[in-house]
Amino acid sequence: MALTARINLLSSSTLRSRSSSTPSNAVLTVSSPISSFSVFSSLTSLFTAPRLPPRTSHFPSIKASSSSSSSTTIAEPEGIKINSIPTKPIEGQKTGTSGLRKKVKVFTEENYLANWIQALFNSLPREDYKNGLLVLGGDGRYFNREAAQIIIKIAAGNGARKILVGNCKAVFAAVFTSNTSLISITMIYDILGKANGGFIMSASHNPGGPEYDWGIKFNYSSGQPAPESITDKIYGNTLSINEINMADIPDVDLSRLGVTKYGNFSVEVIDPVSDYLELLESVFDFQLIRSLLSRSDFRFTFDAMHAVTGAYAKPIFVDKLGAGPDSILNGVPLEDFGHGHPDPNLTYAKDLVNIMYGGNAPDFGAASDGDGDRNMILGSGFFVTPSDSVAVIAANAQEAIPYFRNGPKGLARSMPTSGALDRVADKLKLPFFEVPTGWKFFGNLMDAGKLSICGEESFGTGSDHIREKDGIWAVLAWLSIIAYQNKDKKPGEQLVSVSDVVKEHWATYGRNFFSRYDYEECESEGANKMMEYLRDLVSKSKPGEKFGSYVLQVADDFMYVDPIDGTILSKQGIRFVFTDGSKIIYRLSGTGSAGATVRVYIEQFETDVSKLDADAQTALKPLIDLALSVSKLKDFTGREKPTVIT
Ligand code: VG1
Ligand code: CO
Repeated sequence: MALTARINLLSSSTLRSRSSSTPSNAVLTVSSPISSFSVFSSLTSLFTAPRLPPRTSHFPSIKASSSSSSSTTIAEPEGIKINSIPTKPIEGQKTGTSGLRKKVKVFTEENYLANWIQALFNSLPREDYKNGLLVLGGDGRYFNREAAQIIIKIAAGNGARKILVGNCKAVFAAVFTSNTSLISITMIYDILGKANGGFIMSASHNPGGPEYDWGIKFNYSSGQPAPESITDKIYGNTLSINEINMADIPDVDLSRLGVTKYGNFSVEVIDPVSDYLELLESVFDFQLIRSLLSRSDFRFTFDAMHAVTGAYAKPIFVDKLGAGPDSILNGVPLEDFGHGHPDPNLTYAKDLVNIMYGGNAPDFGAASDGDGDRNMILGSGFFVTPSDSVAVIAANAQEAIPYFRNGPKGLARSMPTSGALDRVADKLKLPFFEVPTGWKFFGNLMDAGKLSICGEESFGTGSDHIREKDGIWAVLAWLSIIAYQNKDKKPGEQLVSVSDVVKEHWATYGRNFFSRYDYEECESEGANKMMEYLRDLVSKSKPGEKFGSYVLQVADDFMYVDPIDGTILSKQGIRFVFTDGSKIIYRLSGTGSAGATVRVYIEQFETDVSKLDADAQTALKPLIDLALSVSKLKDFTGREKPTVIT
């Protein structure tokens, strides 16, 4: 049944109904087999890391284990006591492009997180979580440990039967770090086939620490980020919430693998790395990649940016695939990402960029973001734009990646992503889709079997092996392509490089020069006025009109009709498309935690072989100047320069 239809079945009375029973003592079982989850029982026995005590919460927000004086014990279903805690609606809990993101100090205000989690349960059909299995993970950022306890207690308070929590034994036991976007899918598709949904505690590429950002994403039953039909409903419920259902159970020790039981409710801490690795081995030819990474004439570097992939990098790239032990940079996940901004681009991934553009640079460099779903690919002195990256992967997937041995089913990109992928779809005669910004729009197409490979210009690349973009997948896809092209090269022979592969691609398909200018944390008022001004301009513009030396083909505010469920999404970005294929696009970001971030996307297509190697900023200069003058960006925002150029 379609999600929207299922949500309509929800009645608030069914959500509020409870039954009573008696509490039972908590039981901690480490390394014991769990009958219905046999795969995990083998994982639990792998745990050997030193165990640190869990950190106790010092935040003023709600703690389920302490019975609030104003709370009432209303029932004791499933063998645990549930308290109903009175609360009041909090303004501004609207989900953006990917989850709810705010400053830590906002999330730690009383009941802020608890309200949102309860509103989420109030928004789902009861049968979707009652006695259900949920997955919980995060990117290791500050406040995750405290937040996890709140989420677990509210999930139990609403009748969930079991929660799986990802723990990375490889790094540090006290902070559980995992990319739930990976976990949730592997749980759902590969192992259990029965998870009801997953929480990801991450503000992704936004910085972390007490002064910075925290965030939460909810992924639904097939692992895809929750669609707007659900997030809109959650927002509605945050405005009318008056009680939170919390299980009266102690904080769960998430630092060690195993099962903790409270009556019929249990929490199982699992090792997501082995599980994810198993999935990857079914997608890629690991032997082929190993043959490249173990060559003495090929050097590889991966920058985990002190984020979640630090936990995955060594087991996958070094232990499994034979990369050198020194090839992992910033591999220890830290709560504040080492004071960094865990965004893999030319501005924030400075350590890697300096190495890749320095003397004696490695042959291949890659980085990923806070929660591990973004990626940046570099060759020696060469940057692969994400728009080109997905096009190159799609063009080479069938021969280099076993998962695509029958060819991709279809390709898709977000609207502001360059048209490089469109040309591959044309040539390979594959179905092609253009969706709004945000990974949640790809899920329906994948579930319907229409889409295999997709990407966003924002360093997100992935496939239907899961329902999230996947940074490590993208790195392995690129390594597979390079390995395939060099498989017959003898030691000492010149290897086909990253830049060779991209230049060959441009020679075949033409090059879509692309750049994005970000103006972060502008005053909201000016940014909104600029968008209104542009909307007005769109309504007055006519095809054939001249914009400098460019002739307008069409100007609009992008609207999307989901081909699978018919959902209509309007106002998804203002576009000016010119007759030579050039484009200027304007959007406001939906992932910031303060003010407004303006994004300007600029694209120009080139087939003249003598111009293909030009620097993107030089090639795009006239169009960039036009984009700034058409929007009056400086007047509206007061900004002379962008914060980030990609
Ligand atoms: C940005 C990107 C978008 C991406 C989203 C989530 O959104 O532009 O392409 O899907 O972040 O990525 P916005 O609304 O700020 O432009 V992540 O890695 O934060 O989950
Ligand atoms: Co991310």
